[in-house]
Amino acid sequence: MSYENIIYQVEGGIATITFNRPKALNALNAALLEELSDALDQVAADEDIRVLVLTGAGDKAFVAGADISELATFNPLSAKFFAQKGQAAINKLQDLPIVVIAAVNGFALGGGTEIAIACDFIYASENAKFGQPEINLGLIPGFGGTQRLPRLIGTNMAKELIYTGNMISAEEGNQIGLVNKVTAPESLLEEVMKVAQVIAGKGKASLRAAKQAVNNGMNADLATGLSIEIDAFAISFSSPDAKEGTTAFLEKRKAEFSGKLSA
Ligand code: CO8
Repeated sequence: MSYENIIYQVEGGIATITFNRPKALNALNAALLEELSDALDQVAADEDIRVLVLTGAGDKAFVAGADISELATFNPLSAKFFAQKGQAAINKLQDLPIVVIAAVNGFALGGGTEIAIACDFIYASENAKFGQPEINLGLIPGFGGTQRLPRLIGTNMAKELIYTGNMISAEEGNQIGLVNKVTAPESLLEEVMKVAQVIAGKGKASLRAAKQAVNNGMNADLATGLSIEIDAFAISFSSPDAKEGTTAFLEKRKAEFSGKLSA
């Protein structure tokens, strides 16, 4: 599939998907969602990719939400279809076995915040703005905002954002645990690539196991989560990287991870 609404690049084991409709502040239309879903399949199929970075083209927006010119034409049935399609793509993103980082470089509104919070974590530039403004359109979030946002920042904080439609800054996002790091706009991608490279140098099996344990455990009670962790911990020993990591420590040298999932 050739892409018109996103740019897909892979370099040194790090893939980048750039939302690329800068004139519409990278708003999500049906075509963009299809391209995103296709690119995520490519990422999943490429064993050499260790980290995925999502960002937006231009200096104004990550994603300013669903395309309102499309939303304006919906009836309940087409709205349901669009929400299902969006959620399927965003679930695919969240379920990728590799680490996904959102580099939020401007407005991340509605579907933009919903994509960012489905990533493993968010770095944002000082000019980033987050919010769920659907209420101002007479709507509610439909790409997971009523579910993932309360799980991430707490029920009442999420409710206030969803009920008021207010935007918050990157700094405020950082204070409530939405944003891991705030950077100058010009150094956002550099900072994201730095942390992506650190993560890409770790063992693939242990990264997978860690991500699965956290993600699956967050949707379970503590006892179930701890049991999920036991299984994920055990599975990390199926990779030769567990032997390499522990041996390298004992031999006082840097571990050279192979990235193999099993022996
Ligand atoms: N959809 C379509 N076009 C958009 C969108 C959008 N979400 N956001 C911006 N644009 C377009 C503008 O129309 C404008 O186009 P043009 O130049 O042709 O007039 C261009 O981008 C630039 O935008 P502005 O001139 O408005 O730029 P400003 O800097 O003045 O304002 C804002 C920037 C504050 C981001 C403003 O554009 C805005 O409020 N945008 C809408 C934000 C929004 O409400 N997003 C939520 C959408 S709803 C959603 O995401 C629901 C997801 C789940 C759906 C489930 C489906 C059923």
